Amino acid sequence: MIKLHGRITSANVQPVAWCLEELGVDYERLDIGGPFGGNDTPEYLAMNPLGLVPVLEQEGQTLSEVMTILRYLMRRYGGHPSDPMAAAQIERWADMSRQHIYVPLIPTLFWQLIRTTSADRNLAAMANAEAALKQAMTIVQDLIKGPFIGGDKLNLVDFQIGSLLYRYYELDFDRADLPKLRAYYNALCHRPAYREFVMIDFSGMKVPGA
Ligand SMILES: N[C@@H](CCC(=O)N[C@@H](CS)C(=O)NCC(=O)O)C(=O)O
Repeated sequence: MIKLHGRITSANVQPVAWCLEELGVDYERLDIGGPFGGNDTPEYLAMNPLGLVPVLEQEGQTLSEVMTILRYLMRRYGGHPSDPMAAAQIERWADMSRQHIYVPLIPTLFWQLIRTTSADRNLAAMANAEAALKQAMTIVQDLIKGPFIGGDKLNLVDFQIGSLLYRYYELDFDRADLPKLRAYYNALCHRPAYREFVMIDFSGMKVPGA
């Protein structure tokens, strides 16, 4: 059985857990990282020398890096296209989201708003992140071709970008007005697996004074 190592409060573990649930793949998740620790042991570092979550373990092999894990799961269980160009057309946007959505949203806005006191915030970095997200999310809205970004079926891009939308909409910052993106997110919020594995309240992660 697959073992997914990583606390569910991690923005990098959530897309993997959501993907496994939607694909109906049997797995067990272990709370590793953050307050649980366990990611600095020799055994864990042998699986991921960076000591980060998530790690996926299956059949004696281990994988790290959320995009690598999602690609693997979608190829093996999710009907990811075997045609290289068709696959690349999907992967292109999932890869884009790591630099142009994840970076401004999680290590910038999430950390500034939740893990930094209001007195210590880097307002210039936050303004740059807001501008970057306005541009990237406008592009994402144009990608939405049906109930999901990929059309009728969840694909790699949905798991990567869709999972970030909870924090995107729940954090308090200036967003572009994108009704189609909002409707897509509202529909995700009705999916039981999205509710359970992505919509994890992060208010408890706030530092005093944030
Ligand atoms: N590039 C890595 C980033 C993973 C990452 O930054 N994980 C964070 C949590 S979101 C982590 O492990 N932090 C240490 C911890 O949780 O203890 C990936 O794509 O999986």
